[in-house]
Amino acid sequence: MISFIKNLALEAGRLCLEGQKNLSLHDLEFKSEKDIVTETDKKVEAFLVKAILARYPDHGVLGEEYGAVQTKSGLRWIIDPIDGTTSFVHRLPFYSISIALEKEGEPVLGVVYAPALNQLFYAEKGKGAFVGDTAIHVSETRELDKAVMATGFACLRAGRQKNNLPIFNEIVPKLRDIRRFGSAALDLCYTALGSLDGFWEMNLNIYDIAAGTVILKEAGGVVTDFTGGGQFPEKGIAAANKALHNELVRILTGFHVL
Ligand code: 2AM
Ligand code: CA
Ligand code: CA
Ligand code: CA
Repeated sequence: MISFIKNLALEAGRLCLEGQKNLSLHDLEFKSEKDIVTETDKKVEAFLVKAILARYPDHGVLGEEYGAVQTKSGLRWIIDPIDGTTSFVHRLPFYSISIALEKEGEPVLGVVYAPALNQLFYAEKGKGAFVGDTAIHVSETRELDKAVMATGFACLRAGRQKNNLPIFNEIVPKLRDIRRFGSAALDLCYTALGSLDGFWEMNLNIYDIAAGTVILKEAGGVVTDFTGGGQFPEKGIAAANKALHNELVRILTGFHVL
């Protein structure tokens, strides 16, 4: 199953690189004022859903662009065809295809592919996490002032009152440095790889984080909501190795986002 999904992600990556060739910054579709969607987002999702349902007809699907197909088996695929559409249209390499399998509500398999970087991350529950053929593990950094983390601002584009800027102001001065890649799926994978020491963001959706969550947990990381609990991490996600996750939650728990 995982090799089937890895191959689909690679094929979807080719569709992204092809789609980018004909993309104009002046001819974009918007779901809301700052929320871009391209023909390629839709084409990739349609391709993935068709291929997955042809092979697993009793499985369900949840995708960002076309919504839900109910499951008949308790198994559901959670798909973000392009996570980081803004990076994709601006020709920055940090966007990804994110595919997860959820079993009775819990993500158990994740594949994240960054076509512009040719990085393929994947994990299955209980079997470890990998980039290409190489096993990956979270960093061993324990102190915030030695940590490089990522965050994002989905909250601002969604026009929400509660936003990440006060949190950013609180955390960033404590860190070695901060990055903003624009793909939550990749932020989780780079934390799994140990390149980033942690990641937080708010106002995401389940399809942004499902695959990355499996990969990060299998790499030894911890993923929760801002209070350290697990119910709605997409509303406010705290992700890091165990030691830094404790530090992050200590700060984030004071910011009420649910
Ligand atoms: P997307 O590119 O698939 O839309 C980066 O901050 C993260 O926020 C990405 O996972 C991005 O996913 C998501 N995002 C972008 N615009 C958003 C919006 N208007 N509301 C919620 N999430 C958004
Ligand atoms: Ca989007
Ligand atoms: Ca997304
Ligand atoms: Ca998307």
